[in-house]
Amino acid sequence: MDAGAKIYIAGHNGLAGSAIKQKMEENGYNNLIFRTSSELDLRVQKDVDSFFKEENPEYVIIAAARVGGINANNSFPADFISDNLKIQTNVIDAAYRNGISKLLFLGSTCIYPRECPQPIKEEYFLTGPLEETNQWYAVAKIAGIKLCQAYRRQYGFNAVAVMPTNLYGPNDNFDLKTSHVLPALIRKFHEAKVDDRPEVTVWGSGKPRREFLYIEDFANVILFLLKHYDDEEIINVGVGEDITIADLASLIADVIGYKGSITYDPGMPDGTPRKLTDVSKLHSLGWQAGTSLRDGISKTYNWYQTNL
Ligand code: GFB
Repeated sequence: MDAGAKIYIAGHNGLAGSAIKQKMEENGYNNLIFRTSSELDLRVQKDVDSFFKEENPEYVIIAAARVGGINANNSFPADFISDNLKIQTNVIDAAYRNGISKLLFLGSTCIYPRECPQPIKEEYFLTGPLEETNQWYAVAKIAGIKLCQAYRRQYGFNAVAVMPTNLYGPNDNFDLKTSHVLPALIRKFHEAKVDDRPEVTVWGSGKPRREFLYIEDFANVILFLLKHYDDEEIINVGVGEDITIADLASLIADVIGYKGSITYDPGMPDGTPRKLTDVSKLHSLGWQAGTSLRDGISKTYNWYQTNL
C-alpha cells in the first residue's frame, strides 16, 4: 500500500473512522477520501454506486455503521439491523464492481454466541444463540462477514472482516442514553464530581465483564491488518484481558477523582455476561495492544474535558 494509494474511509467522523483517518495521515497516506453522511447516504445504493464510479478508490475501510451501547441497541432494533445491512451491502458490492484492491470490514465481538466459551476464539462464530439486547446489530454484522466471504469465494475479491472488542477513546459518543459504558461512566463521574453529588448510578448488576481497546491501538492494528492480513477467516482484535463493570466504575471514579459512592440499577440490562477475545491469532501475526486501561481512560478523560 503506497503512500499515494487512494483510500476511502467510510465513516471517517465516528470513533473508529476518525482514529483510522488520523493514524493514516500520521503515517504519510496522502490520498484519503471521505464523505460526511449528509454528502453521501451510504444506505442509498444508487448514490453509493455513483460515488464509487466517480472516485474509483483503491482501498476501502468500512467503519461506517449505526452503533451504540446496550440501551441504543435495545431501543432501536429496526434501525440497527436495517441501516447496517444497507450500508455494508451497498459499499461491499460497489467496491467489488469497481475493482478495488482490498476492502476491510469492521464487525464486532457481539457476533459471537452469548454463552461462548471464554476467551472467544474465531472458530466459535455461528455456534450458538446470540445475546438478546444486540441481536439485531449482530445479525447485520454477521451478514457483513458472510458478504465479504461470499464475494471472496465467488469473485476472488480481497475483502477481510475484523472483529474489534469494545472500543473507547477521544471522539466517542458521550450521550448518556445511546453511548457505550466507558464514555457514559466518564461523563457520569465527571458531572457528579463537578456538582458534588453523593452517588453515581451504574446500570445493571456491575457483574458483566468487558474488554476495552483504546482507539489509537485499534487504529494501529487496522493499518497493520490492511498491510498484512488477506484471509477469508475473521480475526479478533482486542487486548485479551477484561474487567467487571463494577471494577471499571471504580477505576474511572479513581482516575477522575470522584469520592462519592457507586450504586447499581438492576432495572437496566446487563447484556452478555462476558465477551473476552482470544487474540492468539493477532499476536501470532506480530501485533499487540500497548495502552493500559488506566492510561486510555486518562487520555479519554482529558479529551472529554477539553472538547465537551
Ligand atoms: O457498553 P455497553 O452499552 O454495551 O454496556 P455492551 C456494557 C455493560 O455496561 C452492560 C453496563 O452490562 C451495561 O448494563 N453499564 C453500566 C452501562 N452503566 C452503564 C451506562 O451508564 N451506560 C451504558 N451504555 N452501559 C454493546 C452492543 O454491548 O457492545 C453493541 O450493544 C456492540 O452492539 C458494542 O457490540 C461493542 O458491551 O453490552
